[in-house]
Amino acid sequence: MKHIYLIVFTLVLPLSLFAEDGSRLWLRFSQSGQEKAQVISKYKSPSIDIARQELAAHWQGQPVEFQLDKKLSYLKDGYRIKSDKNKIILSASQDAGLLYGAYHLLRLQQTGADCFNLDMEESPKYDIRILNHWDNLDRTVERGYAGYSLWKWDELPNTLSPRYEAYARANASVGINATVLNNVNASPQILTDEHLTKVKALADIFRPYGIKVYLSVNFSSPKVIGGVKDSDPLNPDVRKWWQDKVKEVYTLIPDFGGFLVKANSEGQPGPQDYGRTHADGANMLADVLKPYNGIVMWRAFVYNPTEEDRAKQAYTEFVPLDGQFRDNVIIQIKNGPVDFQPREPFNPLFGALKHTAEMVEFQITQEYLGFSNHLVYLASLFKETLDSDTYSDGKGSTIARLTDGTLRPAKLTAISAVANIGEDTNWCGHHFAQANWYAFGRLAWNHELPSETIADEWIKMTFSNNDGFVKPVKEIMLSSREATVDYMMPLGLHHIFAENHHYGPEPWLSEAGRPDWTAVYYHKADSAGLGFDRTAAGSNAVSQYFPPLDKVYGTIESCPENLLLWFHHIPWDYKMKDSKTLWDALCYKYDSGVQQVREYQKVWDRMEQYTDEQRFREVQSKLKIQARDAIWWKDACLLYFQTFSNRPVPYDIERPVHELEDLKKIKLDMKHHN
Ligand code: GCW
Repeated sequence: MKHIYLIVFTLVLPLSLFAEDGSRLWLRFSQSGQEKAQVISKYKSPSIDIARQELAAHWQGQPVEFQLDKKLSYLKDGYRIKSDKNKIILSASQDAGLLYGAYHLLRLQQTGADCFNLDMEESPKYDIRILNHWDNLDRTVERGYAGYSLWKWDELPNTLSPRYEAYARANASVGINATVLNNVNASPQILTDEHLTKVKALADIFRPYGIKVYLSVNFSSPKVIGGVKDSDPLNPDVRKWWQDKVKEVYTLIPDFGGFLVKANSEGQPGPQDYGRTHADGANMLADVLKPYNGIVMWRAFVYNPTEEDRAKQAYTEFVPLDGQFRDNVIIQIKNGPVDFQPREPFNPLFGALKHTAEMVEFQITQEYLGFSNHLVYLASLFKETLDSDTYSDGKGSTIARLTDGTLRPAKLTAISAVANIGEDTNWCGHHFAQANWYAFGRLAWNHELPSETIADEWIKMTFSNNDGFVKPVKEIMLSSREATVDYMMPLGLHHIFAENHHYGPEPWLSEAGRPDWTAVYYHKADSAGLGFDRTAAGSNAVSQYFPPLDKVYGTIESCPENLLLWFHHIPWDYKMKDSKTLWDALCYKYDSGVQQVREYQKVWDRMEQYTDEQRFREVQSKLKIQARDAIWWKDACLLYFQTFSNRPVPYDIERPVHELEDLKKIKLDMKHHN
């Protein structure tokens, strides 16, 4: 018997050398039988050494020669790749550029691109391409669906998990060059001496990969851990405390990036606790960080339980402060005005701050998109925001061009996203959720890349180059965001999620900690119709958009139908563009979402021949959950809205399979750690 086992083992070894568990992400270079490439480099530095090792281990093409060339500084941390007779010259002005260039070559090889006639220059659109981890010090992750935090605070700084370096490498491979380690709902403890030595250990591992560390800070830190009387930004003792603290940080981490701050939002402390403004708070920290070239990313996600439409509050709060912020402050703005919904219009604050640097905050973790159970490819959502024209500086004032320094010369450009990374073996909980980490990095580098190109690269690198696989899977990815909008909240519906955990539907939610945490606040269903009136007759949120968008959104006929119920309260029998009634259109949308997920299942099952057993099965079973959830969403929303519309579900649509009363009883036991 023993012998038989041995033989079997030897035979399968070459194939199963690496478990196909997703742990290798998109960095799945061929492992054996390859010629070692020659790398010619007269330079030595931690980053350059990594670039050299990566190519020496995985590159199968012509010899590559590294050149550091100051003349290329216009490429920032970008690079030039040029074929030259029998070799390839990879040049950059910074060490990190050589590293990014090395990963570019490997990407070309993995995706089967021509690796001979190369001639290209690449430079990143944003200076700071940053992940925001909402990781707590107890290793829970707020809105994290891939297990506990990667950061093992209790073991640091002495024990260093190999995943820290693997994380840095994955980020570098897509050009991500910065990370905020901890939750914006920040524990003051992150700034204790004890924790800072742990942060330093991580920063030391990330540095050779070109990654700078930032921290979220709690505005009350001086009072809570510093023993200062209060945390008033105008109190000299408070400023002194921050000065000493920042000095300590930079002594440990000389290239520390700066602070991310959530202040006076959802119960977090902030300058307003002392009658000061967001500008007072941000500037105090900015002044303290300035001598070290540190920056402050100050979040615009602020809202209070007032009478004012929640969608208007960030704009109302920040526009009057425009021009008051220091030049090392950048306002971090969520893509939409409410909160990372499956679809929102863009946040009207973009472009409205004329004299203040602005950056986008996306959410990669799928708080409102089925957690790590649903396959939703987010490049489409990210691009929708980046390509939105705000008209702030005339036609063509897209959010991409406003934030990348093209339209307004900027000292500081940045783009951020809340990470979906955790301790799970496959990093993100769903194999396809890795694509969203990848896509964020690629778009932060170049927001002009089409979603399709990014999907194509990712599929080929992560799964297979076979056309029989690439094409159908790409179609799934590219349509998945819209399918999800269809089965969750089509036509501009938003925030009808179950309370707190935000997993399933709860459109009937009418009582919560505050009115703007209920679903009825957002959909306003009644016997007359459905939707939130944000026109001049309603909350007038449309007035926050630049012309002509205020009119476009504010007029039913010109409002894009995919945002109709965001801006208008529409009668149930209103005739849509295709002359269906609103009610029928709603029903068909939900149904189409369900049908699309069913189709994904069929397509995926046919992919078995192209992929490994483990990932095939895992994706297959996630798709089952997604299909069940889609039906749950459809039934819950249609049966509930039907109590207002009093109209039948069109007869050619699949019938509901649930009773509304049963769905109302569902209470998922999902803890939300705030
Ligand atoms: O999306 C909401 C989440 C909170 C989060 C908050 C924020 C970190 O439900 O969990 O807190 O936004 O972005 O600050």
